[in-house]
Amino acid sequence: MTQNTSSISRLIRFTEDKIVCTGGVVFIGDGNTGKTHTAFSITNYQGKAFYNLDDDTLKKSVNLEWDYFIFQSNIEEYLIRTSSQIFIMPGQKGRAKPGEGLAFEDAADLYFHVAPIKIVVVLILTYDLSDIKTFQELEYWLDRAIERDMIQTHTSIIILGTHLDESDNIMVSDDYIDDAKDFVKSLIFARIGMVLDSNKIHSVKVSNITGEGIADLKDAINISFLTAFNLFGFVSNKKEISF
Ligand SMILES: Nc1nc2c(ncn2[C@@H]2O[C@H](COP(=O)(O)OP(=O)(O)OP(=O)(O)O)[C@@H](O)[C@H]2O)c(=O)[nH]1
Ligand SMILES: [Mg+2]
Repeated sequence: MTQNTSSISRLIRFTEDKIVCTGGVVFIGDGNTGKTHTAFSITNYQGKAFYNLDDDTLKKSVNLEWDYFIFQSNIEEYLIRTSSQIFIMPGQKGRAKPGEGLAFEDAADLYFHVAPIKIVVVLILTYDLSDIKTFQELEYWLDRAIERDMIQTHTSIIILGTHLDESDNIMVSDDYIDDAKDFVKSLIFARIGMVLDSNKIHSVKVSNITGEGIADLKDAINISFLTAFNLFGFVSNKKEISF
């Protein structure tokens, strides 16, 4: 079921001195591509140290996890506050065995039941720049997102490459990324007949080790909020926006 325009109006409040808007931000993509660590990076989450799978002394619950964070951001000069409800879907395809956590389809079954906000403002298709297979698999993940109604009238898409620090091993070129943007648009049109405007698709590259690109990702999320809530008119009346 696609969300309609009226439901998004519940997610924005105009107070005397500021605008507050909230919405869902969903990370999707292969396991081990850095979805959880990117959420740590943008939220400055301090609770869990950066974990490294090469370190035998530290094991994580191999893909079968479903993370939730809240990221609040102020677009200071316009007195807009965005509150992202971040969901990180497990990167394991299909379903998990009973008692073994959640794979993607299990978490997707739960998503619309437990998410406090049903509107997906941003869908973040995540891949690892140093692993071409994770990039090719974005078609699979986009299909799953479409199947699960995660692409709605107000949704923007960010194609997110992680591991930017691995400069000697980067396998995904900017040309591929440009082609991917066109591909995403045509797949969405072919599947659900929706035309995704060019201002609703972004590509960002980050390193969760050096922090490079994290500010760009935050900007892309903010732009997606401004687009979803149609706040550009408001913003440009005040001052030229510099994103
Ligand atoms: N070099 C490098 N390593 C990263 C980066 N981001 C994440 N990692 C590492 O990649 C591995 C996977 O990161 P996660 O954030 O757990 O990946 P995920 O996509 O959430 O994985 P699942 O929960 O299994 O779907 C971890 O060992 C991280 O330390 C990055 O930008 N650069
Ligand atoms: Mg994860």
